[in-house]
Amino acid sequence: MIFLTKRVFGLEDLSQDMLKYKLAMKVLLSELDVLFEEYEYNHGSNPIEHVRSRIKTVDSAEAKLERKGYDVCKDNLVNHIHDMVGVRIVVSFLSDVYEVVDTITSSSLFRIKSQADYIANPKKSGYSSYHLNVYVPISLNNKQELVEAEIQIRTMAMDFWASLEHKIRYKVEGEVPDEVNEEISNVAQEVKNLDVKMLQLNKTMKNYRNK
Ligand code: 0O2
Repeated sequence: MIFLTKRVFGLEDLSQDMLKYKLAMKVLLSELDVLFEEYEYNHGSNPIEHVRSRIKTVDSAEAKLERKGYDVCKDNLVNHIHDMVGVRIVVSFLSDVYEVVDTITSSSLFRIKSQADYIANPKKSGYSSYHLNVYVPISLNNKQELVEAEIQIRTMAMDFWASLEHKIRYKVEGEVPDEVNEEISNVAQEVKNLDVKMLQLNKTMKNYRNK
């Protein structure tokens, strides 16, 4: 059951928009469930460690618009916040990231809006993940609509870095000391090395078992 409180954004009522985000989340999670059941059936294993999901809060959307330099209004929320519906898929190995991307992009339900490979091209901060923005079809009052959602796909090591960096620095206002920035970049590199090493170990072990 969905409980809706009246969410006001600027002077506008967001209740119906929030309902659309909730419906899109349900459709998205259910399709992911189906896709990876099928994957497991075909491959004998599932690359996903865990999935987290959230609808961005109105307060967080407001702060993001302000960070990006936009006025806080419904039009800007719809046009400039692309992750009101957000899902994070955490996998074991680097190669699993691309297995998950291929599986999701092969779905006939979603329309792919954009993809960003921050693993091949990490952000200046050191942030690594694969971002897929998709349109999710929903039906509300017999009207069909597409709602955008952001799916972040990353390894456990990338998730460790991003979750802690988020707490330490990501949304901190004001100056961050140089040594903190430098050390966080160094840790990002260590995380990358760990991912490569664990992938190699997994491959070695698979070859060994297949001998
Ligand atoms: P939160 O609190 O995690 O939701 P867009 O969303 O595309 O309009 P942006 O920020 O240019 O705007 O998109 P991008 O680069 O795809 O980043 C979106 C999300 O990626 C962020 O959402 C974070 O979740 C994550 N992210 C991006 N860069 C970093 C980073 O340097 N460190 C960490 N820890 N996470 C990052 P939000 O809404 O900014 O934050």
